[in-house]
Amino acid sequence: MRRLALALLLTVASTPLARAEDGYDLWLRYPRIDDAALLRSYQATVSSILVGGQSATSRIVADELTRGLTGLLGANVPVSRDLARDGTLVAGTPASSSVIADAALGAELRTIGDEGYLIRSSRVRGTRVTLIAANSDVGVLHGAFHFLRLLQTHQRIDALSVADYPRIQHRILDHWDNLDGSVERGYAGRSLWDWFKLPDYESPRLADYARANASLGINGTVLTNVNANATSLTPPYLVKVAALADVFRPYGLRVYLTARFSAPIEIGGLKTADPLDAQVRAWWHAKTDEIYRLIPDFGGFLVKANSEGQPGPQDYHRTHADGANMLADAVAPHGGIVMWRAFVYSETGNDRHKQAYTEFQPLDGAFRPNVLLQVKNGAIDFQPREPFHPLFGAMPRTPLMLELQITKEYLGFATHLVYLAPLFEEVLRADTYAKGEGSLVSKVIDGSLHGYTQTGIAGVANTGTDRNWCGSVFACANWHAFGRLAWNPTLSSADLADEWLRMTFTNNAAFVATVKQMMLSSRQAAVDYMTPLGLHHQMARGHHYGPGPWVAGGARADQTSVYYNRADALGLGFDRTETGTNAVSQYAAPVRDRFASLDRVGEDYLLWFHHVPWTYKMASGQSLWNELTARYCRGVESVRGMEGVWRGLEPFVDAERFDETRSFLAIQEKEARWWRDASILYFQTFSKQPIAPDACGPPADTLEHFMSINLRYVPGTNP
Ligand code: GCV
Repeated sequence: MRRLALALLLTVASTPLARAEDGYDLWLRYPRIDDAALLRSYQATVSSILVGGQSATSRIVADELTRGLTGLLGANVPVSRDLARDGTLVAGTPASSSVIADAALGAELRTIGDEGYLIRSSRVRGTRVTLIAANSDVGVLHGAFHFLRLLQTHQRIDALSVADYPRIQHRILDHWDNLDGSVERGYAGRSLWDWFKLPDYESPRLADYARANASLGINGTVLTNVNANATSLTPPYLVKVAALADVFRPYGLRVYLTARFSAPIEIGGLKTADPLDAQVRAWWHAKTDEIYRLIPDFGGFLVKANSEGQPGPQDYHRTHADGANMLADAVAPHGGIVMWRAFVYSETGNDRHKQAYTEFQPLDGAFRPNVLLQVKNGAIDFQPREPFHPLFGAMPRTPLMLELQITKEYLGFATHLVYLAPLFEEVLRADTYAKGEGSLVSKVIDGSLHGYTQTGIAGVANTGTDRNWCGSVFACANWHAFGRLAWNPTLSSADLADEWLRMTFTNNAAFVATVKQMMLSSRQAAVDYMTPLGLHHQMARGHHYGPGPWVAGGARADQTSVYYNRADALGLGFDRTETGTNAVSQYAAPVRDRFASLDRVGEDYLLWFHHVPWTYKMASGQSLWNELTARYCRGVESVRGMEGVWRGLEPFVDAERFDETRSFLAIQEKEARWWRDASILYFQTFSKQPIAPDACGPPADTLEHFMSINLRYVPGTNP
């Protein structure tokens, strides 16, 4: 036994410190400031911490500030009980802290709502202080993270005057997590919720998850998959949900559940789930009351109905509004909301692009005030590039919330380095022209365009039990970007990349500038090697890993690649103009006219809206065929560029994270070539034209070979 203990001791002692840099700490690393002058100025500004209040959240604030400042300043920063000396960092609300009350910030506090904060360099009672003030403890916590971020990114803190607040009310992560621990479209291990051990064991990781979200301002988490399992609403599971809610609450994170529409039948013993049936309505009311007894701040329900085989109100010839309103009535007395998804498409033969608009737009104004319609960024499905969803701007009387996908189902999973902030930014800044120029999607979802009383944004989470949380270090940049944009959708992808790099790796200017550039160009690289020029949904069937432009047949035409690429002897692309499905008609006039015009649509969406002859002359002067093959190769070349850049950065990065990224970039390069070779060989069978020599060389194998690849056991697919 003693020998075992000794062996253990030796193992621990000899474990290299690099363990600490395995990605677990995300952007919340607090290494000692390595710039001596800056360190001195920080030390002069902050020398003690005074946090008001006794709540669990206040304790978290004190712990975070202590941990952060002690790490960053390289010395213990003590917590004091009163305002004893210059250089005190005071955090609290006017109610929890007499110092904050004395600072008389009332007027400004009224402008920042419940979750916002003020950070001020000031003098109170003759003492030089930095104040983090808010109207609630959670607001103080958000402010504490902001303050630490300033130091983490090497900004000045001696003359601060910050006022910040969330522009969107419900900022939510959607987990597509199943009760068996698997995660649909998850590439980072298993679900973080260990349903089997809950409620008796709560992994410390749960608090770390909530802490990371709080640092971004995310305030809600939908625990269960939209492809829902009614079992999550049964008493044994509700107790587990309550345990999670208890852990998350002090971090300002509310829990939500998905509601399986047929639950009254499956777990309630009723014969129907008709939303207008009195017994069904009573069942949902009782179920909701039961949930709120356990979780008084339960957020509400997210529902996928009559979509991809999920049950819904249309099974009873009722509308989506009938279904949503029934649930809304049940949660309304408790202050809950219903997020009803607009991701619907059925086998009508109608262009899938048009179906959500066709079904939902006529229902504008028919929903209860506590219903938000959750609309994916584009009309198809989280593609590498999609035009914004035509519902944005088209439902002025129904709060629309935006659904983004953080997990990279269609963008190479966790191993491809694809920074999604430019994609998020592209949709947020898209102009719907619904009320003239400047009617941006961001203004639809922050409520300012139509005066929505509820506002929301959701991101399909990419977290799992992998030590680095997201399946790769760089994939976590997408969690960070989502959260920060949810807080303030006007932030720029460049600034967010800059911030994330400084916090995650180093403030070294050369490193930050180089990697930022790499991140910002990575999404276009993926578009180029997967689906250039507006192609979409060309991934392998089912699991969506790797190329499959030839995918045809099966149960649903609108889940195949040939449905979308429409390759034929004449050309390539989906005619969605008047001569085709006329999906363009769902957009406001200036957008519609631009998308409908072959000359004005632009190359990003060319093949999304037009069937274009192979010989069509592109802006470059090349034919469509030559441009297409050049784009695929450009994508491969971009990844090779990223590999080269990263190789030169070894001195700046710890071994573990450096090696992971280097290996993953090699995987990405291999798969980019796979995408390029397979795609151009397939499209060549229609264009019948030679592949012009380029830096990628001739395809490495035959089309038959690529078409014969049939992978099983791909992560993220349902068991
Ligand atoms: C949760 C796509 C995905 C499905 C997902 C669905 C949805 O079809 O492939 O895995 O299901 O979107 O968003 O509901």
